[in-house]
Amino acid sequence: RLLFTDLDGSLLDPCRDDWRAARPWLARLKQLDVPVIPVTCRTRSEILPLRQALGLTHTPFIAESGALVGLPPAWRHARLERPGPDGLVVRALGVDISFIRQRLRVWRERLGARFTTMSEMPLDELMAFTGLGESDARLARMREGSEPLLWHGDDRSLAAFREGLAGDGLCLVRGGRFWHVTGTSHKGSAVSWLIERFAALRGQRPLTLALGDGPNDVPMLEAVDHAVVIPGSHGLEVVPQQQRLYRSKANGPAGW
Ligand code: 2M8
Ligand code: MG
Ligand code: MG
Repeated sequence: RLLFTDLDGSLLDPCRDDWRAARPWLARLKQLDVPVIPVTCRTRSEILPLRQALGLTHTPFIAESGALVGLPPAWRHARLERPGPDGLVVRALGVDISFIRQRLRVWRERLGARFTTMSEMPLDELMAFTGLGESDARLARMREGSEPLLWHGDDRSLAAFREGLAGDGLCLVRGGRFWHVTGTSHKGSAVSWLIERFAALRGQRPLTLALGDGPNDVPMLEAVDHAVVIPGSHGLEVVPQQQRLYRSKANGPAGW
């Protein structure tokens, strides 16, 4: 059995790294030996300290909306994958950040697209906008395979921008406060990749469940056997094509 979960607004409170209400379930899942796998738009640098704090150092993680997957030793392909000094293998499933940034420059110039990327925001502005402290804001900016941005244009120019990106093989997905530009790897395809990896290693398909609160969680909620939608504070609709769907009543970690 595998459990996949979004972080912000799902396992974590939408405004801070607080998961107190989910602690009893985390303990129970640990006892049952069910891996809890974070699936988030956060960066690898943001997740590493957080998974320590959550006690999830033996489970994989999916970062930057599906662009990266982190594999602890038991999930590694022993012959093909070399771990880093921390014992982790981190694989890129998407495209490199330099390609995304290069194409963003092209669309800004060609379409006059009006946006500010997270990496262009001065650190103090990013801190004020997100409520992150200085060191966390720095970790959030260490992107490897996705670029969050704030859109300043109208819906029509957004559609043209999306079309331009699609021609490059890039996607625009809605996060909480930011739009995220990614490769075609998303939370759903990365989850499917991990399910395949598990099946290959164990010779058996796992029973899977995922929890999420946002539109960018939909592909993940559709890639598993059972899905839980947690009501979001963003007011956006989350409607996965999923027969085994449960909608929790409470927000964030209490709904988790
Ligand atoms: C971004 O993600 C959030 C959650 O979906 C958002 O779009 O509002 C990411 O860049 C993440 O890395 C960062 O920690 C967060 C900060 O609010 O923003
Ligand atoms: Mg969320
Ligand atoms: Mg998220």
